[in-house]
Amino acid sequence: MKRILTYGTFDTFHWAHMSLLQRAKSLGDWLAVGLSTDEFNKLKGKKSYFSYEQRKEILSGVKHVDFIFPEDNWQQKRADIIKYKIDVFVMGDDWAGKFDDLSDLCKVVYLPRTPNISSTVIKQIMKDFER
Ligand code: C2G
Repeated sequence: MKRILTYGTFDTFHWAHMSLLQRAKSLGDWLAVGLSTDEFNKLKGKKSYFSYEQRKEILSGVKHVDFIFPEDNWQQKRADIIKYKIDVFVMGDDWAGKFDDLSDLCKVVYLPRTPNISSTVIKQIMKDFER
């Protein structure tokens, strides 16, 4: 069984997130997602619209996702790859090159990011709509 791993905040879940998860899963048989906690998002300089529990509930409904666990620091990836016996680590190519240091443990793949959509824009639209 080929095991895939990715990480993210997945706030205001949208088409591009679905596309990333679908493409990541197509590289193997089992996809784990390290979901950024609200506290880690602060470290990332992000404030998610939906809480960790809400974002986890949404991801749990995505058929491509087999397992979800908390991402609460930058340093946990190596341990996660070993713990979950990961074969392929996947991120969108906005992260291209950033995780090449993991390539001694598993294959590292950067997938093309979907243009013209982001949680930031969606949150702005939601804010304008609520006015
Ligand atoms: N993504 C994408 N296209 C977009 C938006 C996002 O392909 N238009 C991808 C990102 O490249 C990432 C995933 O969807 O692989 C999740 O995106 P975010 O929730 O924004 O994740 P990020 O904040 O980049 O967190 O330790 C890694 C970090 O936790 C990644």
